[in-house]
Amino acid sequence: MTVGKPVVWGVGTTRTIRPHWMLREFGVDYETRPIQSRSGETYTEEFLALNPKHKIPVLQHGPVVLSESAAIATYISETFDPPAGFYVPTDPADRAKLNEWCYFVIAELDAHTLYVIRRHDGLKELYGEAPVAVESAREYFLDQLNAMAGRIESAGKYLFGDRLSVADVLLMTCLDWARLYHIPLPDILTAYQARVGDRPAYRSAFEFNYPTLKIEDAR
Ligand SMILES: N[C@@H](CCC(=O)N[C@@H](CS)C(=O)NCC(=O)O)C(=O)O
Repeated sequence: MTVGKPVVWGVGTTRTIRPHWMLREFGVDYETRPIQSRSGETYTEEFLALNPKHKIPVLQHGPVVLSESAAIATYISETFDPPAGFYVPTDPADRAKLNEWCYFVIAELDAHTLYVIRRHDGLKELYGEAPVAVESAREYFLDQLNAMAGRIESAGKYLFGDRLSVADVLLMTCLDWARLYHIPLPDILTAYQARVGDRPAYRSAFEFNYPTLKIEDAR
């Protein structure tokens, strides 16, 4: 069966940059449908047929239709030939360690903290104002980052040494998100963010995903 180019739906957010960055790291030619959140574009009949949760990003690749940015990033890493500098473990124990980082970033940094700040501060007119929850989320975000800072420092250039992984893509996008909210990062994470931020695929994805932002805005 001929599977055409992958198609990525969505731009403009910390979740949507993940597939754009991954496909650029892997050198995969792909198409885009640059729809945006809260624009009405996630509620069209065509898009709801792909993702009834009306959320971006979505990846289409032949018969595969995926939502959830972490699942999409993992799918890309396991479907296309990894470039030399990308870590894709096959041993179950190694995969489990990678997953441990991915789930940590998605649960503790993205969903439990940054998204709480987004909903109840940035989007308070939609989801309600909750200053106590926002402050507590900021503190918990930094608590969890500080707890992992030593591990990040000892890992080397990236979370798994010299090679980038899906976990780095997820972590980096959360660090950018935090900086866009003016949350100061521990020095170790600032240095990590600068290292990862030098990658050409990241820079190209950032420019595509956030046409009105500069990388310095997330520093
Ligand atoms: N857990 C999902 C979250 C997706 C999500 O919340 N997307 C937001 C933009 S970052 C969205 O599409 N919002 C549009 C809407 O709520 O209609 C992921 O990581 O992909």
